[in-house]
This record gives sequence, C-alpha cells and structure tokens, in this order.
Amino acid sequence: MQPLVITAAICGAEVFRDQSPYVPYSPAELADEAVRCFEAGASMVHLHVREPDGTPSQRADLFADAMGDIRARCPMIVQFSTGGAVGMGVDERADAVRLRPDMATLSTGSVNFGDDVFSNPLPLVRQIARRVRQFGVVPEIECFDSGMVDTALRLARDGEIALPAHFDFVLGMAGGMGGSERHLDFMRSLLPEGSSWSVAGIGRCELPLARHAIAIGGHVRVGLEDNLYLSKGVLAKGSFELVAAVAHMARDFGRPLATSDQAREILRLPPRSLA
Ligand code: KMH
Ligand code: ZN
Repeated sequence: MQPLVITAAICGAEVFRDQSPYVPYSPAELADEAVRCFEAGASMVHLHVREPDGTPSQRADLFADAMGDIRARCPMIVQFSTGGAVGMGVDERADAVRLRPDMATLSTGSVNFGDDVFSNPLPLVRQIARRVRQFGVVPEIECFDSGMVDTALRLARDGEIALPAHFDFVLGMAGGMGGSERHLDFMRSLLPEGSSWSVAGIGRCELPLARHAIAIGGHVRVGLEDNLYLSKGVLAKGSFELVAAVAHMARDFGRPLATSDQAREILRLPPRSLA
C-alpha cells in the first residue's frame, strides 16, 4: 500500500481562540504546532497566518517567519494557502507565493462558504495559477465541489496547470459538497490518470472521511482549520491530536505513514536537496 501523506491544516482563517484556545496565531506558535504535527506523523503543513490579535492575514513577512522556523526544525513540506480568508483580493491572497513554498493551494471555483461566498471567478483562478507557476511552486488543486475538478481539467488544457496534479477535496462544508463516502468516491472517480488526492472533511466529517480515504488509497488532511474536535464535545488540544488519530487509523489498516521524502515523491515535488 502506498504510504499515507498526512497534511496538517493547523489554523486556517475561520477559527478563533474563543472557539478553541489551541488555535495557533503567531509564527512561533504555528511552527511549534507544525513540529508537533510532524512528530505525530504529518509530512506536510498547510499554512495560513494571522495578525497578533488573530485576524486572518496573508502577510508575506509572517509566512516567511513561520516557514523559516518550520524548515529549520523539521523536513515537512510547506504549503501556503492562496485562499486566505473570504473577501481578500488576488494580490493579497497570492503575494507570499514569491517566497517559494513547496506548494500553494489553488481553488478552482467559487463556493458558498457558510453565510459567505469564497469567490474564485475564472480570471482570478488563472491569475493565481500563473503566479504559482511563475515562482516554480507546485499547486494543490482545492476542490469544494465536483465542477472544480472539471475547471482544473480545463485549466490543464489551456496550459495553466500541469497534469497529473495533486487534488484536495474539501467536503462537508455548509454550502459546499456533502461529506459522505459516496461524495468522496464520486470526486475521486473524476480525476485524470496518475493524479493523487487527499480529503479534508469539515467538522464531524473529518475523521470518518479520513478513515475512508486511508482504506481506498487516498491521502488525508486534518487539523483545526477544518475541525476543532477530537470526538463529540472534546476539543483537540492542537492539530497534532487529530494527526495522531489518523496515524492510529493508518496503523489499523496496515498503511505506513509517508516520510517527508516519500511524500515529495508521491506529490511529484523535487527532492529536498534540489528544492
Ligand atoms: N479560508 C477559505 C476562505 C485555502 O486555504 O486555499 C479558503 C481556504 C482555502 O482555506
Ligand atoms: Zn486553508
């Protein structure tokens, strides 16, 4: 069985300390949490950054501090969000890509996002895809609904992204695609040959979808960005507890965890020495 890549989504832009005291904000807190996730079995960190008071930010200096600290302490793959927070414009969302993280997300369509809209009209998607390509960063295609896979295929036909690629299916969000095993089975059935995929289940969908993904050969994203709870009513004391729960499931299935070097191979990233 292919080793399992676990991505830790450690803070996002929509969860705050009044919901969980364990959400990291500062670059130092983000790096500490990333290292805990690495030790628990994650090989990639999906990174957002925050202003000191927790306001969602995409400031390049904050990304630089967090990435520098993480890279100094562990070999995790560092993936920046270009989604940022609802309402941010393209320049704010994509500016930090010039720091050349290993990967950056690319959402390929708009979706209702709770009571808001995560807006990704096609011209904006193309702009972010170009920015990501300009700096030699590998995109992770974020799909909140099946049409976003189709749009990614269209972008590939237009030469904006390369295939095969790595896709992340964000399922179970209020306003987006549902989070059942059937939804995940359908999403993966749409992928072009040779592409890899992970699932990020939102809220209570997180761990059940992780289990299904492990069973059918996919990869998994977990963390406080997507879900604050380890079990009903029990807050996770950090994303590392959710990573550890997934690592435990993987052991039950006999699925080894990917080292960061193996994850680089699976995700078609250059080896660390050349990165
Ligand atoms: N925070 C959401 C509006 C990404 O990181 O690329 C977008 C998001 C997707 O989280
Ligand atoms: Zn994100």
